Amino acid sequence: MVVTIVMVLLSWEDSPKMVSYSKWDGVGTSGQKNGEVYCPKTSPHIGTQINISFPLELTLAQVQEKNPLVVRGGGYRPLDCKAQQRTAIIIPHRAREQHLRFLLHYLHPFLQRQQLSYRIYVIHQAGDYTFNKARLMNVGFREAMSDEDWDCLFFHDVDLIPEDDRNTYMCDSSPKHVAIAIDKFDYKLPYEKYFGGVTAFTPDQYRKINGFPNNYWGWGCEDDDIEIRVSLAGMPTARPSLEVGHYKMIKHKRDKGNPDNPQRWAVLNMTHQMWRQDGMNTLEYELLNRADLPLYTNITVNIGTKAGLHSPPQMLLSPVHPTAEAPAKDGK
Ligand code: UD2
Ligand code: MN
Repeated sequence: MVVTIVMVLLSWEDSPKMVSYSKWDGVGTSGQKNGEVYCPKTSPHIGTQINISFPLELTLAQVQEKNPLVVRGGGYRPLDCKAQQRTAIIIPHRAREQHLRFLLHYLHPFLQRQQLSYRIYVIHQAGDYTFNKARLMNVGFREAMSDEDWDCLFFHDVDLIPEDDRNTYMCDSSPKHVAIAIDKFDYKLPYEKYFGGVTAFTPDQYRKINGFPNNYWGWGCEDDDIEIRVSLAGMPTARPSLEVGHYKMIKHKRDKGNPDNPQRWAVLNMTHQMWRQDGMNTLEYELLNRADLPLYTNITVNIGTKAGLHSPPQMLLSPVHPTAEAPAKDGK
């Protein structure tokens, strides 16, 4: 009991690590538990649809000003009750600073209205080798779980803005595909097994599918691979209602460093054989920097190349795709 009281009294500033509660034992009731009052299952602060706009002049300082209760590292905990769930948001990232500003601008107040304990992690791929979204998300899982025994992890495209407060960023009893109604697809599923954009897993569910695949270099199919893993691991997929799972995708062209992955279909065809030997159990990366920034935890990582983690330096700097300009002589 004393431990619980000490943990509750600790402020974020006193504890370099996020203060963690005892292991989550399923969705809390809104009643009391060892002297702590859970927040209600439906927060009294949520509304319904959110009006989304993208003011180009928005700055991170303005977002910070609007979110005074967010602590360094992009963490937050409800002041007057114990959150139903503690959620880590994992955002794979490179050269999308403006999208990130817009996402943080909407996500922080959205999560606070839901009375969640949460922390936002940006997993930044260093260098300009071909982008590998799923491997970055595996890094995000390992790094976030080293901070706190999260109840739930949301894996979140940087350019998707949730449009409805009722889209609760909590995990379900099975892996959840959350971005089911995106404006770009006229607010309906592009295909039945679509699993892109935003997904949510408890740590156990994530480990059950051995995490995400590490070998999709470039755009495409890694989300389909994840959907196959979920079904091969014998789990159903949860989804919010079409009405609630609305997202606006910030319009964008394809990123230079993320061309179509020519091997995507071949790798996808091997998922049922490879998923147990390609994932968290084979993840390799070099942590270059972790920074607790005011609105998020920034994790910069070298995830290597197709040739491995420590391929010759020029491989890391010179992208494999012919379309990008050749880096300047000094590699900048
Ligand atoms: C779709 C999926 C996405 C992924 C992708 C294929 C939806 C809503 N999203 O997104 O989940 O499956 O197809 O790989 O269907 N990113 C960067 N920098 C880059 C490239 C990518 O930060 O240079 C990150 C960023 O978080 C972005 C995400 O990767 O949102 C997916 O890349 P995208 O937005 O270019 O792909 P998109 O919209 O076709
Ligand atoms: Mn996108």
